[in-house]
Amino acid sequence: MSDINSEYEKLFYEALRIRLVEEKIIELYPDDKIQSPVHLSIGQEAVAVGLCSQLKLDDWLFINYRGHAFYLAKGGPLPELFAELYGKRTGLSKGKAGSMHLAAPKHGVMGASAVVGSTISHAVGAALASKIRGEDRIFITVFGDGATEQGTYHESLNFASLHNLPVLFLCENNGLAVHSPLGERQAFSLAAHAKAYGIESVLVEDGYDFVKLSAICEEILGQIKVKQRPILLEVKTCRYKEHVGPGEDFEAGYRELSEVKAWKAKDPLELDKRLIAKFTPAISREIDAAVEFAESSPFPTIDDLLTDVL
Ligand SMILES: Cc1ncc(C[n+]2csc(CCOP(=O)(O)OP(=O)(O)O)c2C)c(N)n1
Ligand SMILES: [Mg+2]
Repeated sequence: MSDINSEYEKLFYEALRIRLVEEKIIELYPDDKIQSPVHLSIGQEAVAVGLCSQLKLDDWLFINYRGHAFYLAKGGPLPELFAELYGKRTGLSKGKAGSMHLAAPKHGVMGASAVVGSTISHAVGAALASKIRGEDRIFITVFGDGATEQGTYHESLNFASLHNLPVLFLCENNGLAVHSPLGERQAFSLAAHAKAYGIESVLVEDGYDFVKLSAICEEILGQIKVKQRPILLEVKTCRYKEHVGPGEDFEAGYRELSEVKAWKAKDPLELDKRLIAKFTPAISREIDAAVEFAESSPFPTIDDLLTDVL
């Protein structure tokens, strides 16, 4: 990292890096070399950056299929990410997992899944095991607003509360599950509802503000550690792209372009042209090297087919 002069610049750099990685994925996608569907986080980067700026290497993060931002913010290596997207042998999971199933245990990224809500209970189970072993670790499960309509979400909140587990339930509320707006799906308020399980909750409306999110996460993670109790953090955010894939789909009619424009008008990654110009060259060099690594890596062979799958 070059010439970073403040905490704001550090967080900005991390967020811009994630956005430029995903913009590179958009650029490459038509070539069909990326062997995986992609759910992009563009617009939502600040949530991952704010959280991960306060995590330690051995805090464990459980994410979902929209996971590039959290993987990168937690320190997951970039070349292995591109190689995984390309289906190459040098990928994180030797090309077998793809974008939706990122895992980098050495960096505390414990796994992702395409099954909505499924990694919420993984985090809770891991937290119980860790508590029994007497370890000092915090567990974070990241999920979308749609996942809160799954039974496993409710069971997990109940279990974590009952057993006093150090879990941060982090909901990235982009107001959408595929093409269904939140207002057509939920009669409850997430933050209020968590309290029914005895779980304290915090709501952040401005999910583009990585500085604010970093400060709030510092406070919340500190409380989880001291109290050994779960907390729910709901962050309102905005997905700029289509649900899955590299494009936009405003013509589908499930939301207005004006909503996204209003969000962009507050997004530092859209506004701060000075820092974009300052940091883009170094980040682009890093990204180009990672793509080159993926391009030049071998594909798995037939002998690799049944390894690491049991
Ligand atoms: C158990 C299950 N049900 C349905 C789906 C299909 N599906 C994939 S993503 C998605 C929407 C989830 O929305 P949300 O949790 O808000 O996450 P977002 O995509 O908005 O980040 C659905 C319904 C699935 N993958 N798994
Ligand atoms: Mg959603």
